[in-house]
Amino acid sequence: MSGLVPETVQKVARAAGLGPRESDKLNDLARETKDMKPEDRLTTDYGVKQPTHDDWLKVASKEHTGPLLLEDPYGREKIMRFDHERIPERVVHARGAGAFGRFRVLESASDLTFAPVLTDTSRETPVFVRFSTVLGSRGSADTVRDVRGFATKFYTAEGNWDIVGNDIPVFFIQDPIKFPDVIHAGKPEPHNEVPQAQSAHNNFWDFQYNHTEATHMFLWTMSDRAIPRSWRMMQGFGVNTFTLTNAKGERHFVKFTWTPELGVHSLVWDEALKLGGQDPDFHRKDLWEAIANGVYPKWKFGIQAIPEADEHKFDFDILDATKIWPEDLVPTRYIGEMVLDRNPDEFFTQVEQIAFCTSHVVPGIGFSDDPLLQGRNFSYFDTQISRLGVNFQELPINRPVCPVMNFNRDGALRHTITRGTVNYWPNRYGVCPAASQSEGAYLEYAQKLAGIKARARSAKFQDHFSQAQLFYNSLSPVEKQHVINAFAFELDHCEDPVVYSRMVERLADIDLDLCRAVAAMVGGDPPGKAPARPNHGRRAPAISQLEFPGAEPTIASRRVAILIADGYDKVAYDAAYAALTAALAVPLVIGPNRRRVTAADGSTSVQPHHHLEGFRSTMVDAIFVPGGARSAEALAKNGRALHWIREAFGHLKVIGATGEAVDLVRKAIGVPSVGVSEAGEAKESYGVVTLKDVKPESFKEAVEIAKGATGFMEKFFYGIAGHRCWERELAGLNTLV
Ligand code: HDD
Repeated sequence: MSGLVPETVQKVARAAGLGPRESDKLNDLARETKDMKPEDRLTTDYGVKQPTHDDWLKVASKEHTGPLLLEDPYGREKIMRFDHERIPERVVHARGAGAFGRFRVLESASDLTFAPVLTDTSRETPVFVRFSTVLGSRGSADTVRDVRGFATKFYTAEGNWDIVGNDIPVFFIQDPIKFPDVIHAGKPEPHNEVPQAQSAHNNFWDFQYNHTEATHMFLWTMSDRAIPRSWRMMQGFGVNTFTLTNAKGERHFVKFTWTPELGVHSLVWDEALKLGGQDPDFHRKDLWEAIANGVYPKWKFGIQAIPEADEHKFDFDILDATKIWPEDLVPTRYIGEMVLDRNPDEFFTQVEQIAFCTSHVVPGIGFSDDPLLQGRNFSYFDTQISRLGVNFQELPINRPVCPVMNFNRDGALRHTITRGTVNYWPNRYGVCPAASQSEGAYLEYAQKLAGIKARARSAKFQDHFSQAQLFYNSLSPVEKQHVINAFAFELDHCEDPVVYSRMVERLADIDLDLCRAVAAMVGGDPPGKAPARPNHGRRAPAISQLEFPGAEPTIASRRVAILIADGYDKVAYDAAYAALTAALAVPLVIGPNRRRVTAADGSTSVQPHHHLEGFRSTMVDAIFVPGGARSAEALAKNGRALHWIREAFGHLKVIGATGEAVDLVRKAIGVPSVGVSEAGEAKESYGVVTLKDVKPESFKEAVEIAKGATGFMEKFFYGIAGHRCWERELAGLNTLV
């Protein structure tokens, strides 16, 4: 995959001393890892060298290629081994990818827990994180509208701890018994297995209407959170309520949150749709590319904590996974950080075989009576047995970095060889006694329980709408419009009028304006009078993703296309390329084709990374077009080049242009009010950054101008760091695509 990344960026990263660090887990995996070396020769799996890769043993002569001989053990092994190389894909979250990294606590949480992974600030805990979509099969596209999985395995010295979370803090159901229903409703329909990796179909929305506890969650999935720009730009939430116990034996209810340093950013829907076809691997490549370039994604780790005594002090049940704990009531305390700094060596043995279980917690961390969590604790272990076999925890990626010893034995593909004559307890030798508390045994919290046996939930679980309203009210106007557009798209794909008209009715339970706006697009009747559940009007912080712009403005890892044709302005090109590379962005040179492109003065030429037909504007964050009369003229005559610029404008991307390319950009965008001052001169507006008249004579001068006098590059970079130009959308100028 290194071909994805301009080498120069990797060089800058290496020069800055960026590189993956060793960890206990990487050292542990090294035991199982082998490289293919030039001196290696072909053998069978049982180690016997073979003379060919290519011919099955046959009864053959010069004239006749005879029948195959079944006796060929090598031929049989190769084919039969291949016939069996697939394992069942995950029943949900089948599509995903991940990376290795490390976690560190920056501020001890010893007031909450005695778990060293959350208290020992001198420790670095190795992690593996797998990101995923939920509904699609293993071969589906990355950019579909869906929840994203965000599962972290901490290889701690006390055993593995898994936080199996999502990029959305709530869930569709309160009781695990409904999991098969919500997933069946969302997956392809049973009669024709359509659609793939989409919630836009009758069954999904039929379920959402009928199962009102999903209301809060489906609003999140209609928001931009469900179409992230990058896994590196998503929050992660443990969703369920866990518990932490401190050394004094005090217990808190807690929720875990990851917040990305790069901010929380999304694609726009049209972009996501197109990327599904143009680059179905967009997110996995993005993660790979960033890590390969040394721009390691980083998240802050936060905890929301409620003392045990306060469990019932809220108007929602804190054990209900369809509810958030609003930040104004329970603020997140950020205590640690995680960095992903190493790509996997092999997908199957690391990403496909990693097995997460919510039940994997270490001393100091515990469960709550959150019913969904309790059901999950059963389901994950069970699914790993069916997917990977009973010895799944022996697989290199899953085995802990601390000692493992017990009397679990045998089963398919057991490979640990345990010496000794007994495999039970008690035994006459006293082998493998249980651990004491002082030796680090996991002790369940002595929780007092009382109740009657019943298929029931507490009264507060019955409120399905208050937090849906809270969520909608907390969005910015642009985000609200995106929710409306998302419903308009999804319900348009439901052919059954019962489904879309009932869903329109349901939206009135959240917000009447939302309901009316969607009804105007898809049909269905909004209620004429005030709805039964008027919107309470309350808002909460940290819901709108615009509240997470990123730790500091950066263009590191952002892809910037540089469009050129023969006759381009070398000075402007060189200045932009150098500045982008120095800022650890990824400049991608796009030419009319992949042949070398010659500069205006004929002194030099560059090899484009891609060409206008092969690559698309959807795959970059911003576009820069350097001047040069012949280059601008050639691009102006190229329909695909015009489409690139126009589409990027429609997708709210920042566009920079210098010299003769300024007019080209104006022509491509075709909106007279944009990029032009009242006097008819080009100007920066709505994220179009231009520099027309200044003609630097040298590279040095160009850099000076770009940095200083005109601030061109600064403005261009600042725009890219802001992710998308929302003002353009508010002005209604994004409808060009
Ligand atoms: Fe789940 C996988 C997240 C509810 C049953 N789930 C899975 C993965 C993530 C989540 C990120 C993929 C892990 C990986 O990368 O391998 N699931 C969630 C969240 C939930 C949730 C945040 C709500 C709080 N899940 C949930 C319920 C059940 C399951 C209620 C069953 C009762 N989930 C599974 C599973 C999967 C799974 C069937 C499929 C593959 C796997 O476990 O390893 O057991």
